[in-house]
Amino acid sequence: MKPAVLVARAVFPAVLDKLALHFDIVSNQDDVLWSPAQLITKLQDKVGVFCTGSERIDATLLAACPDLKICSNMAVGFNNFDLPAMSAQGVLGTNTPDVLTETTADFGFALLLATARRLSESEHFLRSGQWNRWRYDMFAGSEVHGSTLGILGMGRIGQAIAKRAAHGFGMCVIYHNRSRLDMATESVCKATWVSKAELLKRCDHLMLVLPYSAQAHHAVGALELTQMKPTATLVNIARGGIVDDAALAQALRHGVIAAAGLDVFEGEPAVHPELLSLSNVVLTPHIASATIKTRLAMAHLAADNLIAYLTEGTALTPLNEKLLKF
Ligand code: 8YV
Repeated sequence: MKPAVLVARAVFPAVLDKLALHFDIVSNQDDVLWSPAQLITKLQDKVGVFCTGSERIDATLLAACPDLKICSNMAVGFNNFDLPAMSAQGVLGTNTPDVLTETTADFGFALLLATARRLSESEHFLRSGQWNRWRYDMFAGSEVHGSTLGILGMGRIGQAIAKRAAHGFGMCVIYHNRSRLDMATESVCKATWVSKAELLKRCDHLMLVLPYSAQAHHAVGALELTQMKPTATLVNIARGGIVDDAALAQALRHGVIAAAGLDVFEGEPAVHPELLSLSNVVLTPHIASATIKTRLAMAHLAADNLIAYLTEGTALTPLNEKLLKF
């Protein structure tokens, strides 16, 4: 008998076929949004799950699913995992690093350009038939090339953004991270470490690329926003909850900062209603890694982690291998 695996969300058919060669699959190709209780019911007799950042793997679920051996996330972020609880129960968590770095960095840059150059707002103006003449200050935004980019969080994606900014757009790149990069990496990225206070004060554009953790909750809130330039833009491609969305909406409404580009939201897919009503914000539905090539690579890596672990006991990109207590 093949091991039983749950594929919790819709996925590329080719990836499902690959999983079916090794496992008895229960899949969710209709992409029904299961409640936590329904997810538990589906998972109870399974040894593995293919999941995304939307499925919460917590202590309650783990206690109800004693056969579970691996949770394979089709995402690099894994704040949906209670990793200590998983380790304590001997459940491996895996994620999909590297394969999405460049694509996500591209999107960060796209959102920065769209926000600074008022792309959404001006397109809406044109589509709604309001364009009847040229004007000297029509949708005049802020400069991207040659300006100062602040990056909060300087892992793989932050570094990929820094390279685009410094080498492609001649930007001055400053960053803040708990641990400073080694000198060689700083030099390749042409990036300078500064304190968080200095980052907020100096940057023309602030890009958030840090992973979500309890410490990172509301890393940018009302206080931080007042420390930024009134002409500054903020881009969040990291995780909802890193920005205090209610405080951001207030700041955007009152000109504390100029504009924001947001791909992630607190409590998504819900979006703070105040943000929806503002014109100086570009909003996208968590699509930073969304190219077919990258999503395929992510799905294959997530599948390969399941196959490798359940057939050979090793995984390609494990998160808590060393912490597992059997
Ligand atoms: C995923 C992401 O598409 O990888 C991540 O951490 O945020 C996105 O690339 C999303 O989380 C769905 O799993």
